[in-house]
Amino acid sequence: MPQAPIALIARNPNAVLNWQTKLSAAMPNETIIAFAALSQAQKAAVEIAIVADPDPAEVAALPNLQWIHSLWAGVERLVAELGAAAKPIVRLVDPELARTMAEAVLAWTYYLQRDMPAYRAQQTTLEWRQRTYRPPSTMTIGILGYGALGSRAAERLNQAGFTVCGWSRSPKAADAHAQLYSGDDGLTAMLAQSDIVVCLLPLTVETRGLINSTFLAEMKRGASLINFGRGAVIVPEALIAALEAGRLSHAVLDVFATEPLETASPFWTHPSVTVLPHISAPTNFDTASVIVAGNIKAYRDTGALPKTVDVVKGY
Ligand code: NDP
Ligand code: OXD
Repeated sequence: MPQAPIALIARNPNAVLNWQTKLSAAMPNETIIAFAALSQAQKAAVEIAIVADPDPAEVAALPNLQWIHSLWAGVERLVAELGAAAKPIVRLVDPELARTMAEAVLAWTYYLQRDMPAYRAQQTTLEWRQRTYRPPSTMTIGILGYGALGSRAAERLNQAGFTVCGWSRSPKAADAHAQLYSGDDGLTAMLAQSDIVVCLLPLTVETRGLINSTFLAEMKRGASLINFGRGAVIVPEALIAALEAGRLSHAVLDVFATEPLETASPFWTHPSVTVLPHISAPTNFDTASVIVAGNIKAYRDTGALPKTVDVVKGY
């Protein structure tokens, strides 16, 4: 009997076209069909859906679905929209994504370490002033979230000479690159020593609003924040207040609760905020397609799925 087709579901039509080409090349033995092109009989047969920000109604229209492969690393929207009864979700874990994110973390850490926002501001007022150079060895970078992305970023930062700390949900032993913390006390200890805090947390019930006024008050005076995780981890008013009060020097924000960032957001014009349009780690369609193909082949061969998302924890 021929194998059931795999459904490809994405809200963005360009994403559907690009992914269909790359995924089909990586899986020549599979038939990958965009949701809109599936017949009723094909919808009834589909066992696997590959999704990128899908319309949940389209996922729900596949009665024989066994599991979902997300092309995104962050799955908070999928988990929220599909609910506790969702079929198993496998998210994208791609070493190339981790490499790209680690590169971004290092790049924006250098941006802050070398005082680039301050020099940019000086240029606008024609001010010739040399600031004190801070060698990486004198700076501690605290990473919130020590998973696939956070641990790779720690390695890259540590190789560049920075002292690195990481914070995760479950306790972990220190590795070669970072001192590791967990729990509320661990967070307090990490914030007290970090010159730059980098957020690589998933958005969950626990992490939503984590970076609030209490959190910001625990950061070192004059420290900076980089958020490459998800926007809703930050309480915007609390961050603006900490920047205005001079408690925090600068924030580099790549992700926002609403994207694109609303034109009315004070982040756009704040002199101590750098706004990026969710570009810290663009997905590589080629490497991601190979990862997805490998996971689907393993499932076809053995029936086994890679680690799936824990919908209760939310990541
Ligand atoms: P992982 O699931 O591999 O890692 C998540 C880390 O966060 C783990 O260390 C986990 O702890 C920790 N964590 C989760 N909840 C808590 C909590 N309540 N308290 C403390 N630590 C917590 O995810 P990835 O590293 O692959 O990705 C992280 C996030 O990055 C994604 O969810 C996504 O939102 C974002 N992302 C952003 C991109 C961008 O372009 N800006 C691109 C790709 C991803 P533990 O180890 O104990 O489980
Ligand atoms: C992702 C992202 O989660 O691009 O993959 O943010």
